[in-house]
Amino acid sequence: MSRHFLAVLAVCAVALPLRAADPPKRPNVLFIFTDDHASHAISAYGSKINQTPNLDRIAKEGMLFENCFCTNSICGPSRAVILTGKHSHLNGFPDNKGSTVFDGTQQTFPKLLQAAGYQTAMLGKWHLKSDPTGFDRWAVLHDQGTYYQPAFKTNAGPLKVEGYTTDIITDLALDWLKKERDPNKPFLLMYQHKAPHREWAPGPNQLGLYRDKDIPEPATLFDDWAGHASPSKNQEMTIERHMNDRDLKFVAPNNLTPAQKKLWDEAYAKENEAFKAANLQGKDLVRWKYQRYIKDYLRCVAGVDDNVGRVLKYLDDSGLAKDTVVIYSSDQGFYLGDRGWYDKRWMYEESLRMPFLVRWPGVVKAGSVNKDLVQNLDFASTFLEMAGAKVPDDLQGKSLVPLLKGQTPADWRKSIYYHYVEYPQPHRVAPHWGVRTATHKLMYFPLTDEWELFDLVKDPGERTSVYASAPETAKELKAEIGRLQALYKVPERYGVPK
Ligand SMILES: [Ca+2]
Repeated sequence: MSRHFLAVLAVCAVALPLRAADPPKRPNVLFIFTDDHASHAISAYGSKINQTPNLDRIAKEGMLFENCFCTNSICGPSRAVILTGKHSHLNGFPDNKGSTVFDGTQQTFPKLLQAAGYQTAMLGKWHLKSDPTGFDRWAVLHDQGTYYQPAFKTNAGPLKVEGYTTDIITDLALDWLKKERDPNKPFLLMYQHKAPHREWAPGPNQLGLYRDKDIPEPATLFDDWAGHASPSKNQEMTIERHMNDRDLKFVAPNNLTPAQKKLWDEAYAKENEAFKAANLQGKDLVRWKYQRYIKDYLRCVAGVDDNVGRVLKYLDDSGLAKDTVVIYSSDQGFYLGDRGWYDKRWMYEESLRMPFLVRWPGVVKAGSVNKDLVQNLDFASTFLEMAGAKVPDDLQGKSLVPLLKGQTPADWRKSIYYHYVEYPQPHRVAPHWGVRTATHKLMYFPLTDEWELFDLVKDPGERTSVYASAPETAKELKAEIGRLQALYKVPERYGVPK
């Protein structure tokens, strides 16, 4: 055997295993996104009220982020932050008001990926009013869309499909993956559900779930907000007083087919009759509303989980799974009866938190958990770095790729900034801004000039503000708010109604 041949063998023996473990240079990016799915309704996050086996699979085969937070807990704004990698005051979409329209001419990460040679598609709920830009293919619900017989705007004209929205958005995604995309290019697919947004209309396959069982109640279902400043007491988002007949399924969606209506009535009519006959009052009435609400919410989540299972199976069957980063997230958290509420908006933990799961074969260690402070602000930089594209300097987030590799930089952020402005409608949640660290949260409500400070170690449920009794901590965190507002270029008293 020649010396040369031996040398080649030796090189191969070293080089081949290394090359096999290298991540693909340009992975596909599948961004699975839902609307209002709180992480405490995902079993991988320790849900006490449901099971989500397909979402759990992404966590089990990837990384679960325990501390992922939005910058502004409401639908359109969270999406605009994700697309631009910039806070609401810079991307121009701070609220869901009718007059707020996303400026699609600005820089977004899909545009940058497209320019870097990615094929891009956006299918499902968009919620930013202007037509999507930066996508080779798009089909989006009109604004909120409907749960049944959804109508879409698409790059090829209007589309209306009979059936249930979660199933149909999945069909669109699978069709694009199977038949429409160019297999010679890496892809970005944003596959975004309407579910489980209000008014929580379940699909035909999930209507029968939880029929004869009670879902556990949160400990704070009958909260009196005694340990809080005035805004918590003056909101309009309680299960007790602020749910309408459509939320509670006393009125069916008005566009069901006769076959869908029959299934719907079989699911609700008898229970509704029993409810009327019982004439419930007080806490019994709240408990009934909670059960009706949470079961419908969880049925919508189950529809998402089932459909994510269909997509994961297709990735397996087609061989795409090994080259595709799969991400699961939702635009913000939600109150699942916690504090007596539904909806979101607040900087309190339940609605501040976002689920964020990332499966990246060959890069992310299966079953890993990250506890660093991360935000939706970071997604754009992350997806660009995953694709090997340049990350522009004006993005305000940080790439999470080092975290995904298990290598958190020593100077990783120690606090996050939050800023909510939509007021007074629809839920009279007072504008506020604040900071959260690993151990504390300080919130400021400018309309009433009130502060709340929580020690998240001693009081993880944020039951009692310690603002008056911890002036030193308050002072430090006020300075931190000032530092972050300067860092993120927040205009003074931004979003405070005059
Ligand atoms: Ca939302």
